[in-house]
Amino acid sequence: MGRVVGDEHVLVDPDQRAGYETDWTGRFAGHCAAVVRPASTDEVATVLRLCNEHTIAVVPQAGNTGLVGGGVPRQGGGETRPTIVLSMRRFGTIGEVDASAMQLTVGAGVTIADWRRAARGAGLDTPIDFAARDSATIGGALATNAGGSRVIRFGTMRQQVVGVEAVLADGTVIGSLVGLPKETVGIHWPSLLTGSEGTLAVITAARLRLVPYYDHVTTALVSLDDLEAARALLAELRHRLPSLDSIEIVFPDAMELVAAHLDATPPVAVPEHGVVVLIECADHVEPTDDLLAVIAGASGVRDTAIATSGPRRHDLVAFRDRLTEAIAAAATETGTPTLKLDVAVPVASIGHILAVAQRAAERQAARLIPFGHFAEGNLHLNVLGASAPDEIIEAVLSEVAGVGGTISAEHGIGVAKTRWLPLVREPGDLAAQQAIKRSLDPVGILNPGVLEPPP
Ligand code: 2HG
Ligand code: ZN
Repeated sequence: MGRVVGDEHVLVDPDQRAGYETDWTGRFAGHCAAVVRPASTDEVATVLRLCNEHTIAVVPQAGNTGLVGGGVPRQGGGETRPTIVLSMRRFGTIGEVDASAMQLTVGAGVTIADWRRAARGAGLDTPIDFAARDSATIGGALATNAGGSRVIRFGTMRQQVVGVEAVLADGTVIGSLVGLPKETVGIHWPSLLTGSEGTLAVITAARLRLVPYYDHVTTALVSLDDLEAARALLAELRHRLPSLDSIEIVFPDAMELVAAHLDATPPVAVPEHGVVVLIECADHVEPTDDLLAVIAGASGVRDTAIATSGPRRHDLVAFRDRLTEAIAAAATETGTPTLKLDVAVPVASIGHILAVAQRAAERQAARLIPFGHFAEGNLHLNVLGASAPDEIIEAVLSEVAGVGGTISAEHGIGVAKTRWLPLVREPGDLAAQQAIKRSLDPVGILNPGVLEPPP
């Protein structure tokens, strides 16, 4: 490997490998023989070819911000082959913004924040944003079909990717970075590879859609009596405000935790059984009056805090953006890794799922910290101090499937949720997926165990 990528980019020393072998929550960890850090597509192709010939398992990784164990080596699971972590962090190239096409080509190791900086440098913006923006990378965001807060307006990563370059297990380079918006020539690699969690190919670069930059952004934190009132407000906002950019939901226990972490008083009073939504509207003209009019006409609104610029807006957003960090700090105190569940259900079923999760957590005297992306019914159910995580997962996911929801909305299946795949996929779906996997990666070197249905 050293001859391919340079000896300094093959990390075998345990101290150097350590940061690549454990996920940042501390819930998933395993051992690898080496971390290999290629810098070009040719190098990835040669490394994969060698791994394929010598039956070495490959775990692609870049930002290592994953939450389902898909980006770190596996522990146990019958894997006896040596494993390497293929770190894509050196794929940091950012191309020229094509202003007329509103597209930009970026390397797989470019962070979401740097993608956004490049877009904004050209007077445009990125359609995707989420709290881990400073570490999470394009490769990982594509692998998991990440979404975040702007999905209500622009969709998930899958809707942004107009071209990919990727390397198959045998070293074949596939794809195109031209970015033709209209093309019908068989299989569309971006569609196939987005969400495949590094099991079909290693993405090296992507051509991504950009969106207009709106210089008027209004942020409102609104507390409401209950979920029904929040749902009615969501409908009004969608119908009346084309500038609606995001609507996030924070439940009282999450609000309390983040406020304590920020050492701040919540800017709105939070009713005990109520909810808080964080609404952002963004436009070329000031959207504040329109937003305020919708809020004023809504029923069940308890309290509103609004900001249009600078630090005040930043302070409001912090109550949503810094939740994951607040949970991580609380987990460090308890000494138990957080159980993180990412599900999506029809918005009308949110209350039911929440109650199920609450009961499952209470049975273990654990603490549920729920929040999420409201419009997509995407709930992040974080459980602190769970003594039997699988029981909570089982209780919540089976109910989620029962209401027609999905067991992963944006974090992926990884190794964490493979057991529950049959809840949301028929045997025929899973067999077809495995057939595609086998045809592209017959030796099975790419991210083994991830997305793999139970036997
Ligand atoms: C977010 O929405 C991320 O902030 C992380 O998806 C969610 O920490 C989590 O559970
Ligand atoms: Zn999220």
